[in-house]
Amino acid sequence: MLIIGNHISPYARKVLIALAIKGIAFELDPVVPYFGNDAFTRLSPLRRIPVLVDGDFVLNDSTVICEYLDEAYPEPPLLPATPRDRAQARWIEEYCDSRMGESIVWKLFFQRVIGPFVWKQPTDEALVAQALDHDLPAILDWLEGVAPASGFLFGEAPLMADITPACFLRNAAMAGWTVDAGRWPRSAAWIARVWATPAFAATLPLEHIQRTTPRRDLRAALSAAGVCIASVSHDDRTPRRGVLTSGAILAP
Ligand SMILES: N[C@@H](CCC(=O)N[C@@H](CS)C(=O)NCC(=O)O)C(=O)O
Repeated sequence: MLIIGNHISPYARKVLIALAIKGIAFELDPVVPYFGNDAFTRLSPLRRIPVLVDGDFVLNDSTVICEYLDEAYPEPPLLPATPRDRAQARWIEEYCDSRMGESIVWKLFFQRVIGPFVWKQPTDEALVAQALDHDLPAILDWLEGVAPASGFLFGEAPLMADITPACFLRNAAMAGWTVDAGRWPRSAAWIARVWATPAFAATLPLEHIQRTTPRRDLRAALSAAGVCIASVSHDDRTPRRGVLTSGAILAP
């Protein structure tokens, strides 16, 4: 099984953590968003990561991939047991993918990290201020009402509904924003518990490598850190504009 993605993308990290929890072996092609080649476009029509490729079976979208993994490899489960809990878990994941994605990925992380790094474009401070002053407090107010007092949302093990907000809040942290434990104590403690679980904690050194290593050395550095790197690469030399939101927020 091949995963095209990396440990910085919150969407790809969801999938990498799901694979780790289930103990599923895979090879990684650590493509940086926007640098995918033509073969990547054929596999990912929105030119987004993550992508799962298993022979001629190709899946896009982190939630679709994680639900497939949960059905194809049921143990340990990543969704709760009852229909109501499963629906609730899916909603929390969707809220994070949409709302946290829009705010943390496209406003904060894109403006502070991806835009300057990939596109050499200056940070749009108005968008960052919108994320910091308006979006993130509203998101955390909502999350505080959802956060469990102890353990995880549906018991003693983290499921996708716990892992997903923790993935987005890693990107917020990489862009310089962390949850204020005085203002949102339950959320701060819950997310810290998720970050500390073995499958999540194992991604942190790989996130660091991905952030600090020049693209030409990335595959070797990840391989030296124990990641099974695919022989196939979907990387291109130059970035291309995105198809959806990211295309719209790039400077002309
Ligand atoms: N709904 C998708 C979103 C994936 C996504 O937006 N991935 C970002 C990286 S964090 C990406 O590839 N962006 C490139 C682009 O939009 O052009 C999922 O859940 O997988």
